[in-house]
Amino acid sequence: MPASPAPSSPRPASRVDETAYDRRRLRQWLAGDARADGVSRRRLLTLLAATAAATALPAPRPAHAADTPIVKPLPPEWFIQRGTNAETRWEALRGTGHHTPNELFFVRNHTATPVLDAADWRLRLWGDGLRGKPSEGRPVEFGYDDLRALPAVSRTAFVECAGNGRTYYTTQQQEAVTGTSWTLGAVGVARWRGVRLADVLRKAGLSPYAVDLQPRGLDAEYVSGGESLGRVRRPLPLAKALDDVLLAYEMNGEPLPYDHGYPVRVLVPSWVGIASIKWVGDIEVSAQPLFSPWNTTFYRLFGPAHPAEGSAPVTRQTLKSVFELASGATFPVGRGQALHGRSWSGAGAVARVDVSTDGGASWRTARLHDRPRADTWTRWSVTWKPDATGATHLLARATDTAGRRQPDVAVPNTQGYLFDAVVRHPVTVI
Ligand SMILES: Nc1nc2c(c(=O)[nH]1)N[C@H]1C(S)=C(S)[C@@H](COP(=O)(O)O)O[C@H]1N2
Ligand SMILES: [Mo]
Repeated sequence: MPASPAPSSPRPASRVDETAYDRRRLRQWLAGDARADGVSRRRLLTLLAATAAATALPAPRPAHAADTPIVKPLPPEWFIQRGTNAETRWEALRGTGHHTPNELFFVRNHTATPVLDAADWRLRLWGDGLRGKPSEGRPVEFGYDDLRALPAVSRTAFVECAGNGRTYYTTQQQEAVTGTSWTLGAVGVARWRGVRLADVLRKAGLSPYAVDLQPRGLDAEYVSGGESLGRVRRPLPLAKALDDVLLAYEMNGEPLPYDHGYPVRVLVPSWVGIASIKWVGDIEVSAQPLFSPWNTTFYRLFGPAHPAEGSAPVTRQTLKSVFELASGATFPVGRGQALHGRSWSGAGAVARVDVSTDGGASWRTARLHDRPRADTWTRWSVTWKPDATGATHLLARATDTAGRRQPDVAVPNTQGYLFDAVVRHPVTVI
């Protein structure tokens, strides 16, 4: 019996209107009311004024920043190494269950995994968005045991790089894009356990004037185009922080692995992976809007289809579907078999998935194997008995509870973020 999609009530599109918020905080910056360490004045003026977009393109990413940027083993049958990063092979996820095993989870490192000790670790909250004299910016510290002593919550959520699927802008749409050439393996789902960021903020003494937070990682400074952009950090609007963000210390029932943020990472459900800062060491709590390279130069959409100064910072992930198959997998002719895959959306639960085994000529509705939920994927399958030999393409198209449906062509952007089109998966029948 096909599982009927029974999503819980669709979420409101967003509690945070990023576009309006962004416009407001850029104006505040112009008025001298916002902080933008590590972002040039020129860069912010570019964002403000709708001038030529092309001047703002980032330099290509540097090659290896360290010899061993990732701690865990990366067997080639599980991972494709891409510079300081490792992409999960989808065929390795066949039969692994709903949650991605920690050993198989993709790694996206700007530099290298720092091996930290929970006993020495401190989380420092500071800034004029905390109560106390604004000039003091009274810092508050929490140790690992302090966090462990707070009420724990668990939630299943994907972490997905904003650039997941980027390579299909080029291979399916002939668009030139910058950044790591991910196929579709820069995503994983885990059961995260930790504390609500909201609880920690309240304990630290949140001021009614706080508007932005900025978690920062303890990994090395990121150098791009010969210039240090500082440690990885990205402003997070307070409304999202209070909604559903965790400070996670466990992943699938184990302490966070070194590569995934040990001892503590931020986990921002449904948003692009960059929001989920690993190895978090401090969080600025600000009464003024904040900017970093990760919400100005990076993680905005640039290109002919977007505003000249770039879009608002990207937040929610888009919609995707993937087969648990190697590219170029082979199938014996005349034999029935099941094709398995997964679909997910940053805007709600998956409502339905349609599959084509003939390059898009005809479609069937897939059987769903999970009760569709927001923030995570839904596994599905169809049966297929190929009746002719030769090369063909398998396609899967998801629709979510917010009414989004994967298009045939994704709207391009220069950095190749948020690919959402149906991917043509090549296979051969023999
Ligand atoms: N401190 C820190 N946090 C980080 C990063 C990083 O390089 N340093 N990479 C970000 C990006 S771009 C992504 S996609 C996710 C990847 O999380 P994972 O490596 O646990 O899969 O972590 C985010 N958090
Ligand atoms: Mo990412």
